[in-house]
Amino acid sequence: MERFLGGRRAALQEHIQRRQEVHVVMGNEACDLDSTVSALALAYFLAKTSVPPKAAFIPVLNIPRADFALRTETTFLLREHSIPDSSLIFRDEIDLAGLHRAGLLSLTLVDHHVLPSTDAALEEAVVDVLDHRPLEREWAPSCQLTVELVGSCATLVTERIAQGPPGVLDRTTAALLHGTILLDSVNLSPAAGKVTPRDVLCVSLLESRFPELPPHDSIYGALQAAKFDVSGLTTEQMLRKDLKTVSGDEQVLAISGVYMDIELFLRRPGLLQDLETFCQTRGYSVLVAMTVSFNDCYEPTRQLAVYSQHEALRSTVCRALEEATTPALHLQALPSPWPCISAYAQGNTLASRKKVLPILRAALGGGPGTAAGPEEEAAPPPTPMNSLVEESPLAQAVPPVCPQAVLERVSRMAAEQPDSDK
Ligand SMILES: [Mn+2]
Repeated sequence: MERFLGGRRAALQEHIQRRQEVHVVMGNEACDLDSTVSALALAYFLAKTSVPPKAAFIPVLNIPRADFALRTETTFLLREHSIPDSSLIFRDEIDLAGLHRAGLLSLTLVDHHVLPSTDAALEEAVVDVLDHRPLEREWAPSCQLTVELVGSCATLVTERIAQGPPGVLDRTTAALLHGTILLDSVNLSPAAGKVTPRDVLCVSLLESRFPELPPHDSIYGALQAAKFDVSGLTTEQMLRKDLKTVSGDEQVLAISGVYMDIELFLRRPGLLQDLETFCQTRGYSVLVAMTVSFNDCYEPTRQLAVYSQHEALRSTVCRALEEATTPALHLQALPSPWPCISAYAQGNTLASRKKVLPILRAALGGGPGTAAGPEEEAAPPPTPMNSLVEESPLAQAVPPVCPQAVLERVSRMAAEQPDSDK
C-alpha cells in the first residue's frame, strides 16, 4: 500500500500525458476516515486486480489539501502506518472535470452516491458505487452498485477485497480497514446501534488474516482520542475545525467549538493576531469560541470567549449571552488577559451550541426567519464529526484517556442519537 500510494502522482501525470484512462476512487466531501480509507483501499485493490492494468487507479481525498490537518483521526491513523501526506492526492490537486472532458476519467464513488451539483458533470463518468446509506437516486444499469446499510463503507470494501483473488490484502490496508470499521461501528457496540453482523464479520476476517492487529479497545480509544486532539493544530485550524456562522442584518458572527480549556486557549502565543486575521479574512464581526474540556471526574466544562474589535458589538453580544433566559446560560465572568475578549464560565453545561446559536442570532438582530438562510452553513463543516459542542453522541463523552469509560459513554450516547453522522 505504501509503495502504491507513493507512486500515484507519477502514474497520474504519465497517464495524462499518454492520454490513457485515469480511474479515480473518491469518497464524500466530508472526507472522514471512512471515505479516505475506503478510497485508498479500493484503489489499491483495483490496481492489483485489474487485467490488463492499463488505467491509473487514483484515490482522491475530496477536500483541499489545506483542510487535511483538521481530520485528526485520519492523519493519526495514516501516520501510524507510515503513509506520508505527500503521497495523498487531494481534490484541489486533480482536475476531474478536465479529465472527464478529455474522455479519460472513470469514477468510482465510495461512501456516498449523490454528487454535489457542482460535480454534476462528473456523473457520466461514474462506473461503480460502494455506499452504506440508503439509495437516493438511480444510476444507469451499466454502473455497478453496491449499496448496503452496514456500519461502515470500509466493510463493503473489505467484502469486495475478500471476494477477489487471494493475496491482495496487505497488512497496512488491513489495519486501515480494521480501524475504520471499529471507529464507525462505535467499537462494534450493539448498544450504539451502528454495527451490523457484516461489520463484525469483516473485523473477524481481517483479524484472522492478520492476528497481530491491535485489540479493539486500544485502536478505538486511540482513534477516538485522535479525533479530538487539537494539540497539533494552529489557532486558525482549531477555529476552523468546528465552525458555524450566523448572519444578522449586517454582521456575520462565527462560533467555533474549541477542544481545550479556555485559560490555555487565551494564552496561546499570537492569539490576538490570529483572531484578528481569522475574522478579517472571513468577514466576521464577532467570534465566539465555545471551549469544551473535562475535569477529573470526566464531566464536561463549557466556557465562552467573545472576541470582537468593535467594542459596542462585543458588549451587545455579551449582554445577550448574560441575559439569556431560553435557556439561561448561568455565565460567570472569567478574567481575560485581553480587553477585546470577554470570557465566561458557562454554568449551564447542558446548553450546547445548538441552544446558544439562537441567542446569538437574536443579538445580531436576525429574526428566526434567518435560521435556515442559505448563507449559513453554505459549506459543509470542515470536520465530519459529531461536534463536542453539539448534542451529539459525544456531547458528554469523557476525554479519551480512559478507553473503558469512553466506550461505555459513547455507546450510550450513540444509542440515543441515531441520526448522527456516518
Ligand atoms: Mn461512511
